[in-house]
Amino acid sequence: MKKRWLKWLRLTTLLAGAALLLSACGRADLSALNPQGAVAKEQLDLMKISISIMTLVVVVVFLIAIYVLFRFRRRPGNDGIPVQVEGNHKLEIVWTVIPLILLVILGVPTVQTVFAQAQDHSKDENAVIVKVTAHQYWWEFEYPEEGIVTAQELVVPVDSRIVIEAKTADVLHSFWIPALAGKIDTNPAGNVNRMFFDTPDKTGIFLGKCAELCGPSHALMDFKVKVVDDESYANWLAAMKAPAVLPEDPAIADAFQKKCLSCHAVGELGGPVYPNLTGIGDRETVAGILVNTDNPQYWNEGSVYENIYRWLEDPQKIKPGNAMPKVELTQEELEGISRYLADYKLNYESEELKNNDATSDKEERQ
Ligand code: HEC
Ligand SMILES: [Cu+2]
Repeated sequence: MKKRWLKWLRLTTLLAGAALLLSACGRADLSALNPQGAVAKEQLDLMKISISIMTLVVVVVFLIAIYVLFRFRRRPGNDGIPVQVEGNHKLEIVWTVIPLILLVILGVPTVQTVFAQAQDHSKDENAVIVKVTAHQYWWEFEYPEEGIVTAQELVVPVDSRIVIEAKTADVLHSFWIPALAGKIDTNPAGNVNRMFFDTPDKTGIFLGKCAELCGPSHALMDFKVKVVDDESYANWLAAMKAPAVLPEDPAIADAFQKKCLSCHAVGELGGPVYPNLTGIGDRETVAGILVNTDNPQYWNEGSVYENIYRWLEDPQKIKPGNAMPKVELTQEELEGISRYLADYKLNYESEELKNNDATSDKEERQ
């Protein structure tokens, strides 16, 4: 008696644990099961159709199997061989036609959606074209129509069509924003792969991921898609095009130009090969994964300053195998450059966006 009680308790605990674990799967900023844009919604609909059909088939087959097991099992006075119906025309037709119907129900919307989502929308009026280049282990976003290059944070306007042209600078990666759309491989063969997605009509921040194992820091290759209102987007474009700002202290400015701008760019200065640092003080993260708590939405990492400082102290410790070496800096340079970059803000957010951020933060914390 006691044992059975224990068994139930164990089962309930297990199920409760699983429910708790799965409850984290619905995050609006990261879940394909909680789509926030038209493309992701269509993709979820396809998943629903195929899962429903599969479930139907499994349930029906198992019910028949269980019925047969009991109905025709060997019992006293019954030798266990039921009536044989091999070659029964009616049955053969039934179990050929049912799968055909199921395949049509599954196939027609799948082919329709897949082809519709593969359309080239780069000529659409108002489409925002973004050239994405994947690098071990960061993302480069170029806006060819605007002449802007940025990194790690894809800033896009609300209620718009975004056309992605994706390629890689090194190995195979895959561009994926679970809540908005996905995903598309970036191929070392050199071809450009296209996809598009529609941003929701409200502002928000969505988490993007590399979805193809690409090296030791693959799991740290995150980016953000920041959907902002039209006013903020216009401000951002203008601020990105403004002349670069260098550190005020000449010694720090000199160190920054010599030791950092050989790789990085700010504004019109420096090289375009490694992450563009213009406005890094505004971003949600440093290096895609160190979350900036200056933005009140998050509370488990450090301020922008702390995160840049940590990154510069030893980039390899944070993202093993990434292409930024540990740069020799004096303590003054380390602090001065961290302070300068943390304060490098573009201040593009409209009042409305700031207020929205503040309310969604509250909801998230509750
Ligand atoms: C040899 C080239 C190189 C040099 C020199 C270099 N970096 Fe980097 N840096 C990189 C690369 C590559 C990354 C991307 C690493 C990743 O995320 O995989 C990066 C990333 C960063 C990031 C995070 C960027 C982001 O978008 O969040 C910061 C901040 C940064 N570097 C600052 C500096 C500073 C400051 C210096 C000078 C002291 C410097 N770097 C020198 C190559 C370099
Ligand atoms: Cu990758």
